[in-house]
Amino acid sequence: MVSKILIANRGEIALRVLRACKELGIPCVVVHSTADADAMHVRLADESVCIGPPPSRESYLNIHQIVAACEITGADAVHPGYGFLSENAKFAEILEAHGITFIGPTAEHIRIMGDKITAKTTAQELGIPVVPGSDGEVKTEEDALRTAAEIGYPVLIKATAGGGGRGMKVAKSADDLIEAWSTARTEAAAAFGNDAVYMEKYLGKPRHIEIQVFGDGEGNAIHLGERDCSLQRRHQKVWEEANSPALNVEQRMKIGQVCADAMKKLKYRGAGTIEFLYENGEFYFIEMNTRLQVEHPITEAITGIDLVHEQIRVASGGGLSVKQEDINFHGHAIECRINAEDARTFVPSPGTITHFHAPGGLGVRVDSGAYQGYKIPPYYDSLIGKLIVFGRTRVECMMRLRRALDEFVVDGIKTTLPLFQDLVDNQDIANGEYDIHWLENYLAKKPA
Ligand code: MV4
Repeated sequence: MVSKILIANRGEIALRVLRACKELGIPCVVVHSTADADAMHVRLADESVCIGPPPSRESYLNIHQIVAACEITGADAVHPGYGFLSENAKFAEILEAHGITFIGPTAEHIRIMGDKITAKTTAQELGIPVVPGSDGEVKTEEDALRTAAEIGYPVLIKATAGGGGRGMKVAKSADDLIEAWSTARTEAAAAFGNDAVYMEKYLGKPRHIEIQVFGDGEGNAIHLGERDCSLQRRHQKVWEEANSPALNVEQRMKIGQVCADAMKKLKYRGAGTIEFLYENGEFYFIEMNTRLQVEHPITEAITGIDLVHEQIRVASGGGLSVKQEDINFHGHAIECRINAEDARTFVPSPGTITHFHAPGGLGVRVDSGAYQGYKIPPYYDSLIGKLIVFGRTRVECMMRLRRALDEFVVDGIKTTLPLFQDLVDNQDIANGEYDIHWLENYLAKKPA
């Protein structure tokens, strides 16, 4: 059983994890940089330790400082949140070597999924459908040409150490294949120190649909349905919804069961997300994330299950609190990511929030550490909060979202709230008709 949890993160997710610890009656410690001394989660925590100066490398990514903070405070478990050290296998290993529980999967599973070729091979072996492509690494020009001829153009070259859209190159025909392949290798070597690349059939208009899974590490696993995260800009998700407007119950339960069965075979522990591209009724695995995700609250809204409680239970050896047959999917949820950015240019807008009013009422949840007078530091990502709205139907959810957006006030800085005011009134969005390129096309066409 874990007796004291150290939260190795900041912002809204640190607050989210803190709330779960408080509900479970588990004492918690937060660590923070000098730039975050006035953060909400630091104020609310039982204990806090300053671990370094503003740059992440010297604070939130500083493993030695975090381990030292555990030893000083007697914390016997670490929740990494998302980003930072959440998918760092070395960090998980170092904690375990110090007798500290990492609230997440094993270092081995983090490592498997962190290498995209190994992840895809593993997924395929576990019975998950994958995008047609090369059998592992594409090492030579001949390899590249032969594989592309087999799967058909256009093809996409991806870096095995990449992920999240970094280091991808499209080749429309054999004429641009060699250049795409060699550029991808050179860029991968420079960006990740690993020049291994692989090839996939390029899907033109897919949706991004991800399945939430959970395992107890002993061979029991469940799925919690999907999230549609197609609305994104430059690989940053903007709006997520559960369920996906594109799936029916049979499709949901079928792909969900495939994922849960795969996690049983893997003996996966903790929360995970299996990412798919979805096109013409077919799912194609692309990556797996071995952490809690930003958009997890929409899954909580439609299942009623607290994912952070579940992570802590599983890490404590208490197993999952629910069986698959007890999980019901009800209603619809949408999350809007509120960033401190200009809603048109997406240029970051740090500074002091002069006035802050979060919406409320039935079906409205705001996860944010922001408050009136809070000064957003310029050193970290610009997510300042998430608006999560639930309704019995998608239509009810959208009506409630429109009302919640009207109530939301954040003055003194620029935010992405105006973008959501536009999206909630858009006909394609109302119809649920969008793919991964929809938002970028919309922003390119939008009049000034
Ligand atoms: C693809 C693809 C089309 N075909 N793979 C981008 C992020 C990384 N997770 C995988 N990505 C893509 N992989 C094949 N075979 C298109 C994308 C892609 C994308 C995927 C999900 C969400 C947004 C995206 C935006 C551009 C490209």
